[in-house]
Amino acid sequence: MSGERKSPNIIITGTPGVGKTTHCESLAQRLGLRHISVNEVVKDKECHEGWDEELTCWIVDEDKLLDAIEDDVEQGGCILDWHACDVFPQRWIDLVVVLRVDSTTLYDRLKARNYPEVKLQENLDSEIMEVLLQEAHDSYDSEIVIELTSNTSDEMESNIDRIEAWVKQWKLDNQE
Ligand code: DAT
Repeated sequence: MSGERKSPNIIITGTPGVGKTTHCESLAQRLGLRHISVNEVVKDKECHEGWDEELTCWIVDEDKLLDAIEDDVEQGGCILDWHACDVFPQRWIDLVVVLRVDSTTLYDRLKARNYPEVKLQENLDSEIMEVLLQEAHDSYDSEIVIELTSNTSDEMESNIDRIEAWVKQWKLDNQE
């Protein structure tokens, strides 16, 4: 259900540290898509009810968040970058990419970010238990959910090539 969009909307999701930002920036540059970093929107547009000290994250006001990005998303050509994907209405989304990474690699990346041990372990558990992959399958049609690995730069390059090819095909399929 792409409606009037001339360019698709894509979610790039996964556990923190899998490579969402890096993929989105590269895709935005290569394909001229708009990178919407949901964390930044939540912070900049105050789509939250304060900071959760225990979980060290914003308590997101989902209605405010959806209002804040609705105009952009309805135009199409957006890449939504977030560690959750179940809040976006199905009709907005054409492809959901779940990035995956080996636990040792994820450990090193989060360690390099100085994640506190508890948060690091929670994220490792979440990756091992495929929480985001499950969330994507629970929230969207399985046909539009793809899982890609992001351990190395070569893998990232091939992911970008694959998504680029998918976007080109989507545009051909959705021409008027
Ligand atoms: P996220 O936005 O999912 O939290 P990120 O894009 O900030 O992740 O990446 C975290 C770190 O890992 C960053 O230093 C870049 C590196 N990285 C990400 N994907 C990679 C890949 N496929 N190969 C090598 N390094 C990668």
